[in-house]
Parts: sequence; C-alpha cells; structure tokens
Amino acid sequence: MRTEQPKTIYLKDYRQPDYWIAETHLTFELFEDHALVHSRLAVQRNAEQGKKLPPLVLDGQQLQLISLALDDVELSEDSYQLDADHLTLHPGSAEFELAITTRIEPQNNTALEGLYKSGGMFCTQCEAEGFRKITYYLDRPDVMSRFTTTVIADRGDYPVLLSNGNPVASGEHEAGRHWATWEDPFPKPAYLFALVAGDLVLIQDSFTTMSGRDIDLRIYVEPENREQCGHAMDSLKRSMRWDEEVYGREYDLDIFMIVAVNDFNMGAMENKGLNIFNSSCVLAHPDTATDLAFQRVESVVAHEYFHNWSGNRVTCRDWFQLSLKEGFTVFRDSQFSGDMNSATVKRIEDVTFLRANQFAEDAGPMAHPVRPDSFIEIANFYTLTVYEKGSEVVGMLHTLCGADGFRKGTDLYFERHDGQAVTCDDFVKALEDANGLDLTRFKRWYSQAGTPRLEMNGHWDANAGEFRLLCRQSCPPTPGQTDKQPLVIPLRMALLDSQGAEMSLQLADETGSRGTETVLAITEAEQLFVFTGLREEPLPSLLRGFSAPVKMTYPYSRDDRVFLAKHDPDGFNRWEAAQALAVEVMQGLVTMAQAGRPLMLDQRMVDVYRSVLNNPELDPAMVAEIIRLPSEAYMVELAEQADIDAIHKVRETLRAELAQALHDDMLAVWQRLSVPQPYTPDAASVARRSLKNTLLGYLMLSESEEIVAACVRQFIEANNMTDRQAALVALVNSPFEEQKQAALAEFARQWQDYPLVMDQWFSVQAASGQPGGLERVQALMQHPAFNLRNPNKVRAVVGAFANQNLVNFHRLDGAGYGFLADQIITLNSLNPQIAARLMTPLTRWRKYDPARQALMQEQLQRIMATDDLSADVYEVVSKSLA
Ligand code: 0A1
Ligand code: ZN
Repeated sequence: MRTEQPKTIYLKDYRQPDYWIAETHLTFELFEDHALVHSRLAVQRNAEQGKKLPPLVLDGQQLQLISLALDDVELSEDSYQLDADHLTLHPGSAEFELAITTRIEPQNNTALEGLYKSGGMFCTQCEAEGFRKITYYLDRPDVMSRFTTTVIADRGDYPVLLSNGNPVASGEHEAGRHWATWEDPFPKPAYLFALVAGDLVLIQDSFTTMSGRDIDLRIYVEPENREQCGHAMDSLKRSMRWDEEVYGREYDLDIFMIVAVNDFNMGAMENKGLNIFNSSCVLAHPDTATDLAFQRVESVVAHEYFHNWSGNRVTCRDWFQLSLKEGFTVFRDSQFSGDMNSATVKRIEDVTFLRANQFAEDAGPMAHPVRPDSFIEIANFYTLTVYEKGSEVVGMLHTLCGADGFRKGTDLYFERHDGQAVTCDDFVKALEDANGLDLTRFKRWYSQAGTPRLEMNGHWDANAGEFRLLCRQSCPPTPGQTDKQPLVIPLRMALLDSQGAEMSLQLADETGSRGTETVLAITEAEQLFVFTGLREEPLPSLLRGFSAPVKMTYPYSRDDRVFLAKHDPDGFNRWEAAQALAVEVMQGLVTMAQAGRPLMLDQRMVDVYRSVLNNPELDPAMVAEIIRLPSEAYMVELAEQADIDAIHKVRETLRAELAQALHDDMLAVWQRLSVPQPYTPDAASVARRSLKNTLLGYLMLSESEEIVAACVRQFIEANNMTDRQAALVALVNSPFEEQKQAALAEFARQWQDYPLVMDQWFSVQAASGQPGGLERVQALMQHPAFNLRNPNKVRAVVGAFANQNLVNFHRLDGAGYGFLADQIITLNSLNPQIAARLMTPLTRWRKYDPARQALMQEQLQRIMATDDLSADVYEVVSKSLA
C-alpha cells in the first residue's frame, strides 16, 4: 500500500513557468557503474510572471546531487532545499547561470526512463518526464532551450557517441576515453533530448530536400542487424518526400539519425534529429519479419519523422495537449500509409483496431477526453484515446475543411506557431482562421469522453419522392462526466438505388445538388435531413470511410446488409456491411449457444463470402479483410455483458462452418495463390499473401491430412517469414500435436539468436486459444530466451496472453487473473510503465459475469495492497476500483 497518495494534476491549474532556460550545456561522463551529468543552465526570469523573484523549483528524481553553483559560486547546503522530486533555490537576480552535477546509475535503471543501458549501449528516453531522472531541470514542454551536449566514454566499448543536432567537435581523452560534442540549433523542451553511446554500425544514405539541401541519413544498429535496415531507410526517404509534397514540410538539420535499441517501453521516440527506436520498429528483412512487421516499420518511421514538424518545431504547451502532436501525427502517418499502400485496406485496419480497443477504453474506468482534464501519471495517458481517437478528431477536421482547406490551415498553424509550445485550441484556431469556419462546437470532441451513439432512421415517402433521414446522437456517461452535449458529427453518405448505383442528392432546403456523395454535418441532438426528387426508395450507405468515431445504428435488414456487402460502390462500406452482418449473425449465435440450442448458420453469410471470394475484381487484401470474422475482443466490446466462452465457441464454430460450406471455393483460390513465387515485398504480393494465409487458416479447420501436409510444407519451404509464420500459427492453433511441436522446435532452433523472431514464437503460443493456455504461458516464461526486463518479451508473452487469448485468460477459476496480477506486482518495481499498461485487461472487469467480476476485483485489490506501488499502477488500479 502507498503511504502517501500521489497528486492529481489539473489542466485548469496550468500557468507559465517562473523562469526560462535559454541555454542548456550538458556534459555526460559515462562509466560502467555510474554516470556524472554536468549541466550549465542560462536561466532567466519569465518577465510575464512579474518582477518579484520567486524561488526556482527544478524537477529531479532519483538523483544524487554532487555540486550546485550559482554564477560560479558553490551553494551551501542551507541555501537550497531538496526533496524526492525537487530542488528549490533562491536566485538573487533575474538572470543567472546555474551549474549542477548529478550522479546517476544507468546500469540499474530498469524502468527505461531517463538514461539507461540497453544491452551494451547507453540510451535515453525522456518523454514525458524522464529528463528529471538525468539532472535537475524545468522538465516541462513549454520550457524550450538550446542544447549543447558533450558525451565522454570509453572509446573501445562506446565508439559511437550521439546526441541531438549537428556534431561540432570530438577528440581523445586520457585512459582510452573519447568525447564528442553535439549542438542543436533548434530550441526544444527537455523531453526531446537524446543521447546514445555504443558499439554500433551505421547504414548511411542521403536525401535531397525540396530546396536542394543534402541531408545525411543514418541508421545505427548493433553489428548483427546491419542487413535489416534497408526497409527503414527506404521508408524514411519516402516519408521525407511525402511530407514535402503533402504538407510542404522540409527537414531542417543537416543530419537525421535513427538508433535501434532492444529494450524500449514504446515503439519509438522522435527526439530532435536522433530518433530512438524499439528495434522491432526498425529491423525488417523478408527472412525474419512478416509483412505486418514491414508495414509497422514503415508507419513508425514515418510517424517519428513527421513529428519533426508536428511535435518538435511546434510542440505542446503542457502534457494535457499531448494529442496536439500525437493525434495529428497519427493522422499524418495513416494518410502516408494509405498513400503508400491501399487506402481502403489501411482505413479498415485502423477502424478495426479503434473499435476493438479504443472504444473499450472509452467505455471503461480509464475513459478520458482526447485532451484530458487531469492525470496522476502522464505516462498513463499515452493512450488509444489520445493517439487513435485524437487522429480521428483530426480526420474529421480534414473532412470538414476539405483537403485544400485543411492544408491551408496546417500551413497557417506551422507558420504561426513555429518554435512555440501551444495548445489544441491553437491548432483548431489556425484551421478556423484559414477557412473562415467556426469550430466552437466541434471542439467538444477534445473535452468530452466516451463513444457517441448515432441512431439513424430512414423514412420513404413514395408520393413525395422524399427520403427522410433522422439522426439522433447521444453519448453515455464516463467517469467524471455525466451530462454530455451534442457534437459535430460529419456523416459521409450516399443513397443507392435498387441496382446499387448512387443517386443524385438534393436536400429539401437547399437549391444546388450535392452530387452523389456528400458529408452531412450533424450538429444537434436530433436532426432531420430530407432528400427530394427521388424516383425510387433508396438504401442509404452511411458513415462511409467511418467519417466519425461513433457507434452508428440504422435499421438495416439482413438482406439490406447482404445487398450493401455486394453492391455498395464504396469499398469501405462494402466491408462494413459484411462486418455488420457477421456481428449480427455471431450475436444471434451467442444467444443460441447460451440457450443450449444448436448453432444454425445463416446461409446469407455463406452467400456473401462466396461472392466476395469469387469476385476477380476485388483486391485480395480486401477479400481477406471481408472474410476475417470480427475479433473476440470486438464482440466483447459490443456486448452489454460478455460471455467469453460463448463468444469463443461461436466464433470457432462459425469459422469451421464457413470453412466447410466454402471449402471448394476457398481451396481453389488458395491453390491459385499458392503457386510458388519468388518473394517480392510490393503491395500486390502482400495482398496475395494476406488472402492466401487467411484461407490457410480456414482450410486447416477441415482437418484434412492433405491440407496439414501442405501447411507443414509451407512452414518448411517458405521463402519469407510471412508465409512461415502463418503456417506456424495455423499449426499451433490446430489439434495436430506432433506437427505443431515439430514446427515449434524447428522454429526455435532456427531463430534462437534473433530476439525479434523469438518474440513471434512466444506470442503465437501465448495467444493460442487451444486449451491449457495458462500452463503454456507459465512454461514459456521459463524459457531461456524470456526476460521480464525486456518489454518486447513481456508484451509477447504476458501481453499476448491477457489481451489476445481471452478464453484462457478468463478461465473460470480466476487463475489467469492471478497470473497477470503476479506479473504486474513484479513489474511494478522493475518497470512501472509496463506494469501499468498490463493492467488494461483487468480494468475491463465490469464487462464480465458476476463470478469473474469478483475474481478480477480480488486481483485489483491485491495489486492495490502492494507495498511501494508506483504512481503509474496506483492510478490505473485506483480508478478501476472507484
Ligand atoms: N512520442 C512517442 C511515444 C513515446 C512516448 C513515451 C515514451 O516513453 C516511454 C516513449 C515514446 C511517439 O509518439 O512515437
Ligand atoms: Zn507520436
């Protein structure tokens, strides 16, 4: 149990800092058992806060203060105050220089915040509040300073010494040590500071910017990974070009560096000129990485690169504004990925992810607005709401302004706020000013939590030739927000005739036609749109492209859905109709299962899938998306009270039934796609592999010996990891014990020296819904390649089990919950951020039956009673129990 309650921080309490730090000079002396950090800070009174000189309160945690001098005069111990989080001193003038030396122990830093060691390398992670674990500082994003950094270390063990900006000098020291100095000309907040020292090799390339400047591009990795950087480098160059073309943004330093590290809490970090990446988001080679991993590398490289403008040149005033940079940058990276691959498939993937995960967050105890009002630990707010829903909010702004208007708005935003730390309001204001719009009501999306409901109804008046579309919006209460106000919901839609063709759209109260597709701006709790001049009853195609992150309902019949799935000219909505049909069918089957009735398959679903499978015009990736059933997690999210056993059983049964009913069609397509081909990474080949392997999963359910043999053959003969891993997944989820064990053993033998490939091996097993999941996971944790200190391993085993293996995690005796709580309690002291993230499945306890609720609460109580609970875990557990 915590002795003191951690403090809640409120947005309403924001005020500017009392002091600024114009310049920051850092010198790091790195040793094996400690590091010394010398800082010289040029500090100035913030004139806007008045003339009187208040105390200077610097942030600092887990630091040993070695020396402290003000304008070169060493301060005596009675002239400053130290507590666990601050150093307070009392300046005698409005401008002065502070010199501080601290001692830290990177080698013992298992939280991976601040300066730490990953393998043999020193690296940093300062966002959000890690810099205060390096030295005393005004560690807040509105304090922007020019940094100069010198790193001193042993030359043999750390030949590469990096920091932000440009390299300006280097040299030798006594006793085999060397140094390098880096200067960053762009003022930045401390969270963008970075340092790396290690024995690394580099892959180099260059990029010529739109104004003709040559940029030196470097990716630094450990020597054994040298061959796996090509894709990241290509992605980087594509991102740089794309940001010039689509947003007019040019890179600003002469050098851009990426460093891959194995131990990292998140995906990657956009430090100025020196991005530090989880190796899983850099390394990719067809032999070792799946197509999915390739896509992730492309999007994360783009994301971090795009932050150079949306985040670094224009940064956040305070951490409540996190979505200012994250929502916008996720939106930018999704646009980029859509442009590089299939935009519709990318949108389907994003929407699938949002609905299964962010909607669940929005319905749980950690629900918060895109711009939260308060937090205890900011690390807990790097959430799906801030990132993904934040991106949806920016996407709606894009829809409302139109592509050209949006670009005008972002141009104004970057020009107006370059070099500043600003707010979400400033972003919206720039869009308003550039487009002459009033977005006051729209801004409720930033302050109101919860997933809005949009209930739509249509009425056809044959005599008048009118179709009335009635929209009713509401939003369920969320913690701390009971009364919700109407939002602005952009609804992209069309009306289809009986042939599936789009009809011309004429609103009763407007003169001009809206063409055949339009965006209706829903602004009121209830609103009616009347379409006139229609010659036949239309079928509406609504919320195309998922134009707003809402739960929309319309009283479609199953036949309507079948029609839309086959004929909607909009690809996204064809997928959506098939999904909705599958959801409805599965929900019906769950009810049957609960009543102990036999599960009867709706033939219309077979019919839709068959027509999709045999439609030669469809992109194979689209076919794969359409025939993939809604996930268990999504079915849980949709349920009032989720019966996970019934959901699992229904989904598995339905898969088997579909596999049987469509066996010949599936086999034919699969055989056509399985003709051996040289590996190529292009989008069309990725799409073919995606469909081929989705079909393999279905075909394996027939348990035919031939298919199993073909699967084993694919596993052995595959010329790429996508196919090999898909075969492994199919075997691991099959009842063929012998082939399964053989494949697992062979895979581990072959890839034991490749940590990222072993992560796949772990997660395939941890996520398998086959019986005995918990015991399997416990055994995996004893494997020599498992390591609780490596976040990727924790995610691959514990995370995959608790988040993706719902039947096993939720076993009725509660052992899955107890296991997760054990890991959280251990990780609470090793790595609080990772511990807090693992809490997510337990926060969802209200979704389950009373028996499971009690068991989950029991584990939450047990975590709550743990000694020395970190603020990270405390916040999640206390809010879950509230
Ligand atoms: N800003 C990074 C994400 C990030 C946030 C916090 C971190 O600390 C553990 C690390 C990375 C991004 O959006 O990519
Ligand atoms: Zn980001």
